[in-house]
Amino acid sequence: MTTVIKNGTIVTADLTYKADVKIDGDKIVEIGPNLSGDEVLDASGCYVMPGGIDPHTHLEMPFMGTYSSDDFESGTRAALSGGTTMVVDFALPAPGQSLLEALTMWDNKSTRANCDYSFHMAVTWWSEQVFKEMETIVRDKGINTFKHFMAYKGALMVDDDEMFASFQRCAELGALPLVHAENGDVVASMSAKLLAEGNNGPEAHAYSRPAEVEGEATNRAIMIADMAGCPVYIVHTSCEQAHEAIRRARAKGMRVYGEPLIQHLTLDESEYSNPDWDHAARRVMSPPFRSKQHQDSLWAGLASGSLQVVATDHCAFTTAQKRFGVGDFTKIPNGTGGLEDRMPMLWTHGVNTGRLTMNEFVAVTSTNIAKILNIYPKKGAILVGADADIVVWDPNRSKVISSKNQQSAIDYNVFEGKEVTGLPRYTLTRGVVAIEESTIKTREGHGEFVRREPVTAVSKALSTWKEITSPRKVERSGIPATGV
Ligand code: DUC
Ligand code: ZN
Ligand code: ZN
Ligand code: ZN
Repeated sequence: MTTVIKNGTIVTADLTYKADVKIDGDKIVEIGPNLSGDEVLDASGCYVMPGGIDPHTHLEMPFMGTYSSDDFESGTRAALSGGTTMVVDFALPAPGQSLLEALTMWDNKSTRANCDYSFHMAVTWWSEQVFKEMETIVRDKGINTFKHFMAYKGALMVDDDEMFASFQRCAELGALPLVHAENGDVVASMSAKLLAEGNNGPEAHAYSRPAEVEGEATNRAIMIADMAGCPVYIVHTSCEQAHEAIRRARAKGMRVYGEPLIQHLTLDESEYSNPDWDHAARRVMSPPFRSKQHQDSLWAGLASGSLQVVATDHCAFTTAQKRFGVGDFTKIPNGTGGLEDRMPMLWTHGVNTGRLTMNEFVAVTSTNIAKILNIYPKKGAILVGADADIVVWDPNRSKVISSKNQQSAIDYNVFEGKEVTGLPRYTLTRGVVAIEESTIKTREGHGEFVRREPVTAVSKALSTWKEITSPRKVERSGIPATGV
């Protein structure tokens, strides 16, 4: 069966032009004028773009005493509804747990996915077993990224020696390390102090994780990556201090990537001074929302290319789950939703305001991450031979975001009441129409795992660091004379 998307304007990361797109099965087979096929999708007045890729989700994740509430079914249905056709979730071994065992758990959950997906593997502890399993994960399991938490002390956090060892292993295997960059020791000590002083509300979560803890950890992760000779990808870059560290490293020739979230780009710290406990707690995530100045820095980074990817860190908890933290902000499950809203919110606040061009929009929502993860042009492209993961984007369709008609399983939306202009007319996942305007036609289990092969890319351009493998011993003749 062939499908033709007719009368639209194709927008990719580098081109805008009028052409039809023909799909046979799950692939794009022809691009050109006046194509015909068994089924026609009308794209008049629309842009035909690569489906979005959200490289940062936590679906059905055990975390802070509970599970995130969107699973692979509701999460990927939400994704498709908003024009995203692939997600990359995190397989998270408990410290001490085998990486392969954790991966099996994630494999089992993901069978319900409505769109294609992949996994990042987290390194939450270090041992010879982890060292060995990393090779199996890369070579046999098709995973080329390892996530490291510099925060969540006593739980997921790894120390610098562990991170250095893991980064060196990544360099050997052609894998890319990912880092949650917040100084977990400082966060833990500030949290304890705030609680002792009676600051137990959700606003104290933000006080415990200022931009400095993120800037420090981002710098540290980059320097450790430089010594290990590997690239590094900083997840949820939320502040100028972190962005500045990334810019500086890139200017030196290092392969360092930064990923702002749609939430940090569009919601600010004033959300935490809302007197409604639930309102503030629903927005508790790490890192927390920042000031307008930080937001401006992130937008500038996307425009100039010093930040490359917009993600969500979709990790949705219901109001009832958030209330585990009444009386103690450190027990509020960290995380916010955004999968369904990332593309419409970024179009509305980026393209419609002139902060991003349409081509930049495609780059930061799809193509750049496809290249970073080594799945381009299977994903992230409108090209013959690419997967038919396509969004037919209607720039004039509007809606007001509301939890009442969202796909996510939770009972609120952090963007509640915000109007967006720019929404999918159709979303196709490997050739199958999953969304037609507001009609949901997703197929549970349609999604397939996307293998990602290793990439050998060093990151040392102007680095001055060189390991001294056999340090020279200085012969000392005696105790030096003291005094003058
Ligand atoms: N931050 C969150 O807010 N939730 C999930 C994990 C994370 O790092
Ligand atoms: Zn420590
Ligand atoms: Zn994180
Ligand atoms: Zn995350």
